[in-house]
Amino acid sequence: MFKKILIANRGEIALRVIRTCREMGIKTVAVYSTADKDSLHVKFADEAVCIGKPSSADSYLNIPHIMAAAEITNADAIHPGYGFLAENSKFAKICADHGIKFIGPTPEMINSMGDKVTAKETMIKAGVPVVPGVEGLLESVDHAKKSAKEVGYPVILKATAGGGGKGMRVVFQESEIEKAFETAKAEAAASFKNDGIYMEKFVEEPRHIEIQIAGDQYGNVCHLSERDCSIQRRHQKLVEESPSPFMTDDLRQRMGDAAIKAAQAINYESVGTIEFLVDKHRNFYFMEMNTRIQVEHCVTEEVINYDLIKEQIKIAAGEKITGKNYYPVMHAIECRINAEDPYNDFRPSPGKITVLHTPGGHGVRVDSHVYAGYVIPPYYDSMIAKLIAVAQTREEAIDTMHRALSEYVIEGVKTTIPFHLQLMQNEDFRKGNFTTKFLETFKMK
Ligand code: MV4
Repeated sequence: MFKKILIANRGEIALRVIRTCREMGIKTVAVYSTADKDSLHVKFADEAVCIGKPSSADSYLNIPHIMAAAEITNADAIHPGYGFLAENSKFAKICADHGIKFIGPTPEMINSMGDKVTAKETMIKAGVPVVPGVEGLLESVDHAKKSAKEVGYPVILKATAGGGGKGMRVVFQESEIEKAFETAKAEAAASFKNDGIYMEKFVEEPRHIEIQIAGDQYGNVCHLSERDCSIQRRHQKLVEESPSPFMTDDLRQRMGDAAIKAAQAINYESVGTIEFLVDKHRNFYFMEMNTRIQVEHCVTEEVINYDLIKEQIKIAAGEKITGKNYYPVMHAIECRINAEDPYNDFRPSPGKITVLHTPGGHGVRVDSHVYAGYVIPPYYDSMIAKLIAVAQTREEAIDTMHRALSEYVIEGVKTTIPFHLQLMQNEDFRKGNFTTKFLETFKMK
């Protein structure tokens, strides 16, 4: 087992990893930017190294600074968390070249899923259902027009280097396709330095349901059931839950099998997630694979009673998994508490938390790095806590969540708590009647 892990991240996930390391008897190294010198991850780690100025490029994305911190502290592994360098294959390669274990998949596995056209081809070969479309990249506007005729409108154009909605355009008729192709290409070039665009049939009003998987270094793969992440706004998830209210035993079996096939196709090592679009007929299609631990991993932890970070570390250290799948025995819902104003188009609201009262009691988990007097810096993402409610049924989990949200007091900054309170009382949400379009029509009272 590792003796010392450096956590190349900040905020709640840095704290999350430190907590599991402490339980496992592993020493921890925090890295921090000058903006985070008073952060809890710095205080809770055994050692801490300042890696640069506030901007991410100068600190949490600065590979030489992070490698120097790992070398001077003698860390034998690096946990990248999510975001920042978590899916950076160059970073994973540099770790390997320095004899430091990157707690995650190999650079080759990251690359094979990072390029969406390659990932899709791999999934087709593996027998995983993908959205109907044309294979490969679109060569020209004419190629796009010809392809759309074959696929049938509406179609969606996506960036092969994309994910998270950048460089994506929905096209309903041929008159729109030239502009959509050109703007998607320009956006992809600007965002990813890769202007490759591909085409799929546009699936209308889908659900976003993802399967958590784990694979070890010996080819054993299992799934740990699903999370429903359909409650999103501009590709930012706000609420996740497990099990999905749309799930059936049969669909879980089929999606679980497909997710395992997907992971096995690249010999996947570590924990990871296969994202699917699910249409109203319960057809499901591979969308992308996330080769990292995700923000919403906690809902899975709660419904199967399993520490995913511990498993991720054990797999990285070369331990075997049993290969048996895990099924939800509880219902868990997570609300992302962001420093954003839900009454003002979710505008970021950084600043000092003057008053803080955190909810607790039966069925409540709070993963957060903030405290009274903490100043939320403007440089990073706006998530300040994850509130997770667990109960035996979905209805009870929603009621527990509503109760916990009502207890939460955060003063000094605006938060998404009022949004979540209203959502928990929404009739369609309570019925499980929602798709990825739900928040387009949701209005704050
Ligand atoms: C789609 C789609 C409909 N049809 N692909 C959004 C982010 C990127 N990962 C893929 N996305 C979508 N791909 C086809 N063929 C609809 C979306 C989509 C979406 C997906 C999941 C969650 C929220 C979403 C919001 C808008 C669009």
